[in-house]
Amino acid sequence: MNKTVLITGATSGIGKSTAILFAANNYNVVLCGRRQERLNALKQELGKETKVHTLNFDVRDKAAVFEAIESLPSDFTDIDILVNNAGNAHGLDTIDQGNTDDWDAMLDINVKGLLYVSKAIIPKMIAKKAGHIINIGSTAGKEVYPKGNVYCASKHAVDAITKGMLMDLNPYGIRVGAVNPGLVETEFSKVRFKGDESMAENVYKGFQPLKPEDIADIIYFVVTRPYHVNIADLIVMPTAQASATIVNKKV
Ligand code: NDP
Ligand code: 8X3
Repeated sequence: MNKTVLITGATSGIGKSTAILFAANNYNVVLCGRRQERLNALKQELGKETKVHTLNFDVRDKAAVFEAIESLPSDFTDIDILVNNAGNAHGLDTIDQGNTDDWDAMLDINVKGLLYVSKAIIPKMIAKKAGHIINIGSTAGKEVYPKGNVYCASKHAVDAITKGMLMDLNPYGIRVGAVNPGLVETEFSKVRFKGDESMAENVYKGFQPLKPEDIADIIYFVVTRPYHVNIADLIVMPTAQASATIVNKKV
């Protein structure tokens, strides 16, 4: 029987590439996001290859998260793999200049949203004593960079939550791990800079950033190891990147 993977933030970037790769490999996919037209387009495209179900909810909305997961049709309730990917940075400001709405967004989406989705799915995994949770952290969860303050805090929280999940779900044979990317060219910087295309493009100028497909490949590799192998933590950066602040740019 085909396995089922639920991916949050499947409408763009890393989540979308992950959805495409898992669908191409005959996993049933549950695709989550807020942009319905993108969910529809993906369902149309990936539905040619596998079974697809879409869920439209904002991970910040606790009731909506639980309602959405409970609404899954029987073909999709048995979730084998959860990819907690939905998230973004909002703003890049020193702590004194930071916008409190941006802080709320990052902590509510990247941290609390990940917790709500996990809480809705973990009981099913505990019941069957199997499952795999992959949290998309970041190099920003391993080090702090100037003006990264609250985004880095949110990803450090993801790092801690991953470690906690690994311990607490250990008795149930559930695999837990994090994939922590460095600079990946997606819509991430457009969101961070609130639609300012030139600011966003500048982030990825002068070096070869990771592509979302690179991270999808790694997530697929992590999932397809034999079940007794759990990749608990993994950092992946472009070759041009050595740390959050050291990038070998040619311009
Ligand atoms: P994108 O902006 O391309 O994708 C973000 C995804 O998250 C979208 O599908 C978006 O869907 C979804 N999302 C955002 N907010 C919400 C919300 N409130 N409720 C539900 N879904 C939401 O960025 P990336 O693909 O780059 O980001 C994916 C993950 O990777 C994030 O957790 C990010 O922090 C992490 N990451 C990214 C890096 C990068 O350099 N790009 C590096 C390290 C980590 P929709 O708007 O339709 O809801
Ligand atoms: C995304 C990587 O360096 O822009 O998490 O924070 S960075």
